[in-house]
Amino acid sequence: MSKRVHRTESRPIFLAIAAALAAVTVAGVVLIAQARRDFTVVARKYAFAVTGSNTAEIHVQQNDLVHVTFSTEDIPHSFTINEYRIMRRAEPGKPVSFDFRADRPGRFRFYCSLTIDEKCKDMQGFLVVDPAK
Ligand SMILES: [Cu+2]
Repeated sequence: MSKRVHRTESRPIFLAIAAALAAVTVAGVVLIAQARRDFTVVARKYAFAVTGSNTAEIHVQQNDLVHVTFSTEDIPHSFTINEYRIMRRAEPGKPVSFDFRADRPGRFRFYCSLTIDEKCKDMQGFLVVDPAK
């Protein structure tokens, strides 16, 4: 009799633990697949400003999906990262948005590659990608 009582009580507990483990696993997979990071980058003579950063730095984890909204306040500028083969040009009043997967860990310089203005080449910031754990 006592054995039967034990069985009926332990089963729901087992099912609850199994369900909790399944939920954690599913949540983990969803987080990895959808880690999207949004950044607003504003260019003006002769610097970049990144929202939430004093040092014009885009800081993400490896494999994050990086969403950038890039705009300029004066003349056309570009957001260029050689290692990621990214070159996006914005004009005043015409911001551009784009996504890329931060699949390469490291520290990568972004700069303005346009040659309209000689000092544009001094504009820079950094994409910092922490290696996946
Ligand atoms: Cu420029």
